[in-house]
Amino acid sequence: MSDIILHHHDPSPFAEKVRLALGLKGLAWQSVQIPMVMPKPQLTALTGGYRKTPVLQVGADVYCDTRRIALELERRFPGPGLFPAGSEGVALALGYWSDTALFQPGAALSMGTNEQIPAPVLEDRMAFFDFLEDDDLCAPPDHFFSQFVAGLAQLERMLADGRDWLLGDAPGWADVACYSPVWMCRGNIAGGDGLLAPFTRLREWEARVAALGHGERGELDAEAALAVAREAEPMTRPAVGDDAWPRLAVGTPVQVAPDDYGRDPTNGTLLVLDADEIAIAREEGPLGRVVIHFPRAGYRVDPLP
Ligand SMILES: N[C@@H](CCC(=O)N[C@@H](CS)C(=O)NCC(=O)O)C(=O)O
Repeated sequence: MSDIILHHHDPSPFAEKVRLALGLKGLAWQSVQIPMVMPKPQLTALTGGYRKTPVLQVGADVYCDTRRIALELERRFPGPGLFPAGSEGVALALGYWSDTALFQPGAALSMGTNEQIPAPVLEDRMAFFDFLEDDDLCAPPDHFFSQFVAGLAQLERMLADGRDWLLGDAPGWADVACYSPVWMCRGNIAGGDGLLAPFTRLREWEARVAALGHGERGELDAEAALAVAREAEPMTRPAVGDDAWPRLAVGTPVQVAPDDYGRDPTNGTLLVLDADEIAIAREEGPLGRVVIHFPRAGYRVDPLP
């Protein structure tokens, strides 16, 4: 059985990035389906509170957020690389653009125009997505259409010289990250196919990204994933840089939370803090010692009183 466990739900566009990254690398992995709304007792037992989708688990190490997951997959399985031709910095920056400029209006449209979304999911996401106002879904969705289509036009322009992939000759993180809201558009926005129709190069690129596939997927029960964490030891060594902000020592009790939306905190003791990562250890509960990893960008770490 593969050591890589992805906690996700199939409709998640953020999870689609990671499924495609696993496909690009040709990896085998285990899929654990998590609920689309709270409560998510088995996921939060593992993460200590973080609830977003997806989360990657390897043994007793737990990786939150697609940015952290991408960097960890690259560290563990360097070839084929997610950042060809030195594209890591630009790819991560482009990923941030996609998560905000493209995903946010796309999420508003998917909730405002798609009547198939179950009421409990709609209610949960309205409370969760801080970038949406309650009124947004009552107003005509024209503004969000304008922003989403502006983002699609930008992608078309990135492909204007006839290149196959956004950052050069090989597929990478930039492609799967920017593809994610396009995938959401196809399945979830009413009239989504029509929005994409004028963008010829984008549609050809979309087919190439989809063809990366999802690697070799197996299915795993959430309780079995928790047993994996219980039986494993985390593989993370302490490493806090002298110049990391805030100035905290290994072992300090801290709280970590996203600084954008879905700010559910996770408490633990500090283990790693540098420009790329925050990792904390948790010892409580039936799982024993677990280390939870977050990206540095976009996350707050504060000492607990
Ligand atoms: N910055 C996070 C964002 C993840 C995110 O917002 N995921 C959405 C799903 S696509 C989510 O968590 N929705 C609420 C849920 O699944 O409970 C990442 O890159 O992983």
